[in-house]
Amino acid sequence: MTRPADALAGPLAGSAFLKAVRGEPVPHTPVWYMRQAGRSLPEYLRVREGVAMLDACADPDLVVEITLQPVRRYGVDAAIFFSDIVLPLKAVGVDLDIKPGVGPVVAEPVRTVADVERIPDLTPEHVPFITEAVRGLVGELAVTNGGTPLIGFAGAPFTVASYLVEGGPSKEHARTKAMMFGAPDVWDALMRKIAGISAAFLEVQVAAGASAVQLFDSWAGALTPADYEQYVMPHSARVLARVGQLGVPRIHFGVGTTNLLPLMAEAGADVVGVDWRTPLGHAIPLVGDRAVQGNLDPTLVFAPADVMTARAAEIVEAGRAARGHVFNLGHGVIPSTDPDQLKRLTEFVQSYPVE
Ligand code: 1CP
Repeated sequence: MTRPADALAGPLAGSAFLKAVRGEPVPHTPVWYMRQAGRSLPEYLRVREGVAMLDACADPDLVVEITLQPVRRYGVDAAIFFSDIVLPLKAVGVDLDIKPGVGPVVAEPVRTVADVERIPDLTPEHVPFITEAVRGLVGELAVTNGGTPLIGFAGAPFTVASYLVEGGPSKEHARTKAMMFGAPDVWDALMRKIAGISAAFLEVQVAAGASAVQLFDSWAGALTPADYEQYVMPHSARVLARVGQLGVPRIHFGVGTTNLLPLMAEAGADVVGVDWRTPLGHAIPLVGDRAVQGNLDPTLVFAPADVMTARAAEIVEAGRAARGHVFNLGHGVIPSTDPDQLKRLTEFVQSYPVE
């Protein structure tokens, strides 16, 4: 089994991705894409035919295949584990489903401390299929494109809480924030519960060989800095601190977080993910001596190739001011994206001069 510390010192140590996150000189700017696996790929649609999302996530052979698909097609510098932020909740017994075209739907939304207490903590025994999938992947990735690191991930407490409290996807997160402002005891219990589950889910992936982790706080941008700092940051910080003890680099990402970047960095990130609304040159001084990840507007892949690559060049140039830079989109790949455009983008970024 590959241990995390070995992953940093071992055969993947020379990978552009791991060098960039550690702030070391890179052979080229590394690139991967959030949601690089998924509906934009015809080979994904083929293997997912007739298989429900959560069933796919629980099938190690399918997880290995789907995770590898974009690595083979694009030659990206990192793989992102194919799973979902609500998978660990499902694994401990929360009644939820991922509905096609909708997203996660929770049968009995959380309202009270008793509701929180009914959710078990996650142990590795809840997710043997995750351990199996990560081990299988790490073996395959070691010999893919000269060695490709695997990024494990989990949802951050606020973003996961939003699904548990709203019962499904939400724009305003109104019930979630009402609990946060109006029922601090329930909120605190819920955030502690999710922080424990997310940390344990990351620990399982790292123990099985993941080289880095990303904590997705996709909806944190709904909060003011003061509310983020008081109600959310301590819980995300606990997740990141637990993973920090394992010695793997931690990426912390959210959407619409221009005002939160210093706090998201301080929460315990080695790399701060930046969405496309914040120019990278603006973000870099806000995150301290840390690497950044991002941040091409995901709609730019629908523009002519020369327009897309000109914007990508600006981002690579801006990234030079950071301790390290991992190129990515500013949020996930849009399902109607043309994979050929992402291939062009990948080749462009990887061949762009680093100095
Ligand atoms: O059947 C399908 O194909 C369903 C679509 C889908 C996929 C491909 C969902 C439902 N989840 C996933 C995989 C997934 N989810 C990955 C791995 C693939 C990769 O990145 O290549 C990851 C990292 C996630 C994480 C995730 N799930 C986040 C955080 C990232 C982000 O995009 O901000 C969130 C918010 C979710 C919830 C979720 N799951 C699925 C959907 C459609 C949603 C979003 C719903 C909403 O808008 O609230």
